Amino acid sequence: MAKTQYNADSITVLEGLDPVRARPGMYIGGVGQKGLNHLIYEILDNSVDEHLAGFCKEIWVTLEADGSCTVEDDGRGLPVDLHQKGVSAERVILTTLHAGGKFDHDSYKTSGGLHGVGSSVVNALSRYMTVEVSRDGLLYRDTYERGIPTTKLEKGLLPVVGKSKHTGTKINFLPDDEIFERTVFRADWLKSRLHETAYLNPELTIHYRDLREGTQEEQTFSEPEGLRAYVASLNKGQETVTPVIYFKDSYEGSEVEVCLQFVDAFEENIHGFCNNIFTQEGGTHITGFKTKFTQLVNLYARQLGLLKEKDDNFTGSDTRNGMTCVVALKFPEPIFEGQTKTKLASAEAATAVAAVTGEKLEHYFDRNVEVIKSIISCAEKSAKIRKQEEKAKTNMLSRSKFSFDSNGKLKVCTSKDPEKCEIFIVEGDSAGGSAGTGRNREFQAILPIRGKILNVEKASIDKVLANAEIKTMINTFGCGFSEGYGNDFDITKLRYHKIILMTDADVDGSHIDTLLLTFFYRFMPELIYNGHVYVSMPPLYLVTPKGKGGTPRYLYDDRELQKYQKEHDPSTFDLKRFKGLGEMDPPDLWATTLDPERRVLKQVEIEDARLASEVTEMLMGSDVGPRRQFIYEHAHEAELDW
Ligand code: 28F
Repeated sequence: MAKTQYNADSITVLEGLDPVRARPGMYIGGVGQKGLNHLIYEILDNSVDEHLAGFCKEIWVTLEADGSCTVEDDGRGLPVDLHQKGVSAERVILTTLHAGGKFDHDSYKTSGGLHGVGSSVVNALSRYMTVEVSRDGLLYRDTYERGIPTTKLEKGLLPVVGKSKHTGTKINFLPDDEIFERTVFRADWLKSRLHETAYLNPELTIHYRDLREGTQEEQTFSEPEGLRAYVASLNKGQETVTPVIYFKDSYEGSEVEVCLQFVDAFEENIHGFCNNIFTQEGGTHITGFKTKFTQLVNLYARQLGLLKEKDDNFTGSDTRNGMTCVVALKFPEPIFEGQTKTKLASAEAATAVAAVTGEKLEHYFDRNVEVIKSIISCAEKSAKIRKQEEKAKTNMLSRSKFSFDSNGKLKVCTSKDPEKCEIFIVEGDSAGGSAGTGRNREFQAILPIRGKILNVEKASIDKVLANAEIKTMINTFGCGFSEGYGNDFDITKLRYHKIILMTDADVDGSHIDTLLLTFFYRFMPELIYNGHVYVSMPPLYLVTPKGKGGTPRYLYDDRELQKYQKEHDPSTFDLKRFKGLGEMDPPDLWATTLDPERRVLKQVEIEDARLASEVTEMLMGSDVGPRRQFIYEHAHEAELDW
């Protein structure tokens, strides 16, 4: 585990912070909502590192009323002694890129990829930051503005501002609105992350508070049952087929922890983590687990006579049919790659996970034969369906030229250049009609879909492929799709580089958005990873000043309407509320929602899709409140697409 002795020169001083403000996306992935929340995660990771080192038991995360965020831990407290540069170590760590024990080889710092760039990056991107360190019975304070120190050091040391009976570090920061388009933290993403961190660290307690106007709440995340509780929560409401299976062991300097449970459903749900970082795009730890698990199921199936000599092996996907699994790896100096730097690339991770999985599961299955038999029966069911699907898919793909043409609702565009082309998935034929008329036929295609598409989250693949709307989309996009048994998705064949969901701003519209996002996330995740999916934000209102000369104005949500009503006497204008896109005549639709120069689009981040199924539940309800909040949170962060 981590070195317990800190010495000032274990900080590697690389460079100043100017590059961070020049190109923030390089350091935190982006300056949209996801990048904003990432600021909290960077600070939080440092407290979690202190927990992993064995010195921090509790963390407090507060969204303050003034829009800033405070993170506090009860660890040892950032070092404050003089660094070789003649200033306090805290000052060096907060003002130097990549300062910090990047190279202490025997700790599992939550570093790698976008992670572990450290609090200095957050400091550079914050309007202000206050750092308080409690250690040696004293309370020290340092302050910064946009990463520049505003506290005078005495002989290089931090001023002592009080006494303290405890130890720890407390950081309060306000994101800089010169960097971030929107500086309102997403509470749902944050809580999801805090809960995930609690599941991964059973001895850690995280206190969450939101003190902002209108969203006050407190919540404590503590999961002493760790991954067992995590898997149970992922399987909530589903019929379980096996008990929860859990094992953990160390292997050549790594620590492998796995928890899995089978449910009666046609899907696999595998979450991978490395040093508490959610590896969204998977990686070597996951492939190591999958390879070994597939080998084991086939081995036992043959040993138990459930697979005959002449039978083919079960595929990997067969053996994981109905599996919910969390693989949590602690690995020194992991290498991350991929679009969002969340794909583990270290080859040794596959070896470590495979070795521990093989040893522990053989031991378990030898003593729980009925469990391995249930897993094999899940694999048998999947193999049967798979063979049917392969037939269905071949038919679908061969037949599709006709079925697709038969419902030829697609209004194609003339250009064939995918970079330029965009396709609007429009709710309902009337909206499809006015969009078809209002659009620019050269590069804008329209695909009207009628009513709700299938909720693919739970449906089996053959039902999904039989659904007309789904089939039309697969054929229209041109890039195939990826599903358990066959990944013939090829993003280079995508015909439209913008796929824009254009639905009504009501509960139904949002429900369709989440169903579409769930479909993309499950069958074409790279569309989302690569930023091809957008949600259009049509206006809700049109205000037309009475009398001569006034120019009509479109308003995109209630906040803008309230603002307008504050600034204009109601008798001076007519107010029109758009009930749905179908109500807008084509020129209006062009002016507000189709014209790339004027429209407002929100680029879908993977977090949106990842939470899509939870949001589906929330939006299914009749209460429009959550829907309005969903739109509100999305509308303002909508990224204008120039
Ligand atoms: C609210 C955010 O950042 N907590 C932290 C520590 C404790 C130590 C430490 C941090 C640089 C190179 C080691 C103290 N005493 N919360 C936080 N708590 N950093 S960040 O050391 C950083 C040094 O490696 C610490 C003895 N060893 C380490």
